[in-house]
Amino acid sequence: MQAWTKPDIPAVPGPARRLRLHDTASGGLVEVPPATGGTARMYVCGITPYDATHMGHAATYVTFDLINRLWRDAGYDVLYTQNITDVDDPLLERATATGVEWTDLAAQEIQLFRDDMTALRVIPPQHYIGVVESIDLVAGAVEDLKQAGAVYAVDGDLYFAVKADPAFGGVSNYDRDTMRELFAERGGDPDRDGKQDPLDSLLWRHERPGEPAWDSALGRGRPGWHVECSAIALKYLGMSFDVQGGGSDLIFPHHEMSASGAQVATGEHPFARAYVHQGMVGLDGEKMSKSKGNLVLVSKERLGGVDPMAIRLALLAHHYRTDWFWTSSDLADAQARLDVWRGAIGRGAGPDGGAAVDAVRAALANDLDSASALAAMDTWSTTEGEDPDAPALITQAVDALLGVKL
Ligand code: 5CA
Ligand code: ZN
Repeated sequence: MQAWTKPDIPAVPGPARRLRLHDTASGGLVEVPPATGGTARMYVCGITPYDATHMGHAATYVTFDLINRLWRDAGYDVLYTQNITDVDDPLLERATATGVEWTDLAAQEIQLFRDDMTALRVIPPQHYIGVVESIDLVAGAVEDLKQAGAVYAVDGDLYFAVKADPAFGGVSNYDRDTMRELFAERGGDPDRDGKQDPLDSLLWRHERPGEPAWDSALGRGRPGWHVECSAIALKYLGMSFDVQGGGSDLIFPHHEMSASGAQVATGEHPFARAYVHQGMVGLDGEKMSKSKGNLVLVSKERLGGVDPMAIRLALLAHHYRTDWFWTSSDLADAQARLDVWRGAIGRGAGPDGGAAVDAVRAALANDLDSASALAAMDTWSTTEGEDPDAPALITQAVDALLGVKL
């Protein structure tokens, strides 16, 4: 699939910092990539295109965009892959409920997402890959799992046997009761008769009347959810890439299962060096979700005249690992902050620009402490200074590192 328009990314003078990120699997901070130079590889789980981008999605993609920007600042080439779950139950259900073709619904929402990402100055992935264009690839991954003896059938549907992966459980570290509960909540079927283990996950769903299906060596059907991300990540990044990302709602089952699938298919470990998760953004006391419908939409705000840079700043004001609730003051505060920063770069001089840029870099390198990075910019913007080069340097750095065009 075509991704979206890449923003300009100015180079910023001065030394970059080494990035450390919280890894869900080990529970600690890890330095990724482990060595300087070369290519840094990242996979971020993309949208299921049945509704418009809300502030929770935007928070997730802006968080991983910071990682992309910090790696580039440190001189890495970044290889970034993102999928689109453009065939799955929620999309088909929404299409049926609203009387539109599922393919039209997906195409429309993917285009809206592209427009939102462009407006938010999110750097596009080099590989933006839909499931519908990857049916053979995903079927091939299921074949590899078969070869590894990790597949069985239940009434014609194919399942992944989680016992085939000795490392299963190592991404989430949840106990089995928690896994079972989350599996039922998030698209799994722990109680289906005929399964060997309640946690075994669907790899291939045989054709049902009225549902889309494709021919494959596995028979006519469509891919299950988790294996799509194993297959796409393996093809476009390879094993042991640096960061597997998404919201914390994906820790289990999705990231656990997609890691296990790839590990069993290749016989290698780990799928990713770090599993990085964005906290949930909510509204009115609940997780913002397309299925609940309690949404603040990026496109609606944009089209209502809100500056996308204010949206970006509103998201960056919260640490990515914290769950938080969106309120209208988030946007008002961000707009006020943007005005102060824009006013400050319009001055002929300011305080030491190099020191301010270093403070921003240091904050972001410390597990993406964006709130402290913004605070450093607030201080710079509200202090008098004599450095005539500072306004230009700050403008470049805020653009390159925070993705905010002043
Ligand atoms: N297509 C799958 C991933 S393969 C999916 O989860 N799609 S999604 O459209 O539901 O979500 C897209 C991304 O936004 C995922 O990374 C998800 O974890 C994240 N996300 C969803 N809701 C929120 C929320 N309320 N707050 C933060 N991130 C969220
Ligand atoms: Zn995914």
